[in-house]
Amino acid sequence: MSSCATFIFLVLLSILTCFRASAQNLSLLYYFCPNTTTYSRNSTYDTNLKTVLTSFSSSSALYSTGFQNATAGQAPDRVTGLFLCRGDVSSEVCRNCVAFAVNESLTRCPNQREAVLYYDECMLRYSHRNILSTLRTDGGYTLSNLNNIPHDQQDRFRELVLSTLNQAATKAVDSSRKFDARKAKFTALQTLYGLVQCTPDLTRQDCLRCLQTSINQLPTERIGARLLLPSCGSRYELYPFYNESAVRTQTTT
Ligand SMILES: *[C@@H]1O[C@H](CO)[C@@H](O)[C@H](O)[C@H]1NC(C)=O
Ligand SMILES: *[C@@H]1O[C@H](CO)[C@@H](O)[C@H](O)[C@H]1NC(C)=O
Ligand SMILES: *[C@@H]1O[C@H](CO)[C@@H](O)[C@H](O)[C@H]1NC(C)=O
Ligand SMILES: *[C@@H]1O[C@H](CO)[C@@H](O)[C@H](O)[C@H]1NC(C)=O
Ligand SMILES: *[C@@H]1O[C@H](CO)[C@@H](O)[C@H](O)[C@H]1NC(C)=O
Ligand SMILES: CC(=O)N[C@H]1CO[C@H](CO)[C@@H](O)[C@@H]1O
Repeated sequence: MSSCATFIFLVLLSILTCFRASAQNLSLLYYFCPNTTTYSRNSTYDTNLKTVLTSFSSSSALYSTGFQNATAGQAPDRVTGLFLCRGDVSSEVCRNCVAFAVNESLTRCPNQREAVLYYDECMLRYSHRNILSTLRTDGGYTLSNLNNIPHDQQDRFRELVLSTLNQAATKAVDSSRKFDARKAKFTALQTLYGLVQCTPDLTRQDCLRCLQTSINQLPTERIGARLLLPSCGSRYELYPFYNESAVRTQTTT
C-alpha cells in the first residue's frame, strides 16, 4: 500500500471510529431537576456551572477512579458537582458517559440550579447546595423488569436478593470505591447478579444507611430491578449486567 493510500485508510478509519463514538446514544434512565430554583443565562451561577461541567469533560478528569467532585465560585452562586461511574466500567466508557451527561444536563435542565441525571454507566449531579459528603436519599427512582418470578419461588428469591445485596453492601462500605458486585446461584440454570455503589465521598455509615434504604425498597418479585438515589444505588438481575472480570480484578487488589 502506498503511503497515500495508507493515509486515506487511516483517515477513513478515524472517521468511522469517531462516528461510532458520537453516534452512541446513551439512554437517560431518569433525571430530576426541580424548577423551583433557577438561574439565568450569563449569570455568575451560569459561569460557575460551566466551570464545573468543563472540568468533568477535561482530559485530566478522573475517569479511571470513576468519581470526581468540583466546586466553583462563592455562595450564593457556588456550584458543587460530581460524577460517578459504575464501578466496573473502563475509563473510556466512563468518559463517554460523563460527556454525554454533561451535554444532556444542559438540554434537559436548561436553567435549573440543581440536577441529577442517571444512566446505566454513570450519573451526574450538581447543586447550589453542598452535596459533597452529604447523604441524600430523596429524588430517587425505581426501575424494574415487568416480568415476575414465579409465585411459588418469590420468597426464596427475595431472601437470596436481600442476602446477596446486603453482603455486597457490607463489602462496599469498606472499599475505597464504595462499590461491590457479586453473584449467587438461584436455580441450577439461573444466577442472580447484584451490584451496589455509593458516591465515595460518603462516610461508611452514611453509605451503609443509603444502601439499606435502597435495598429495602427494591421490588424483589421481579426478575430484575434497581433503585437509583442521589447518594447510592442497588441493582439485581438474572443476567450478568456488569463486567465480571473487571470486578474480579478490583476486588482482588
Ligand atoms: C437518541 O435517543 C433519543 C431519545 O431517546 C431519540 O429521540 C433519538 O432518535 C436517538 N438517536 C439515535 C441516533 O439513536
Ligand atoms: C415548573 O414546572 C411546573 C410543572 O412542570 C410548571 O407548571 C411551572 O410553570 C414551572 N415553573 C417555572 C418557573 O418554570
Ligand atoms: C450572553 O453573553 C454572550 C457573550 O457575552 C452574548 O453574546 C449573549 O447575547 C448573552 N446572552 C444573554 C441572554 O444575555
Ligand atoms: C450535545 O447535544 C447536542 C444537541 O442535543 C448535539 O448536537 C451535540 O452533538 C452533543 N454533543 C456531544 C459532545 O455529545
Ligand atoms: C471487562 O473488564 C476487563 C478487565 O478490566 C477488560 O479487559 C474487558 O475489556 C472488559 N470487557 C468489556 C466488555 O468491557
Ligand atoms: C473541588 C473539591 O471540592 N474537591 C474536593 C473533592 O473531594 C475531595 C475528597 O473528599 C476533597 O479533598 C476535595 O477538596
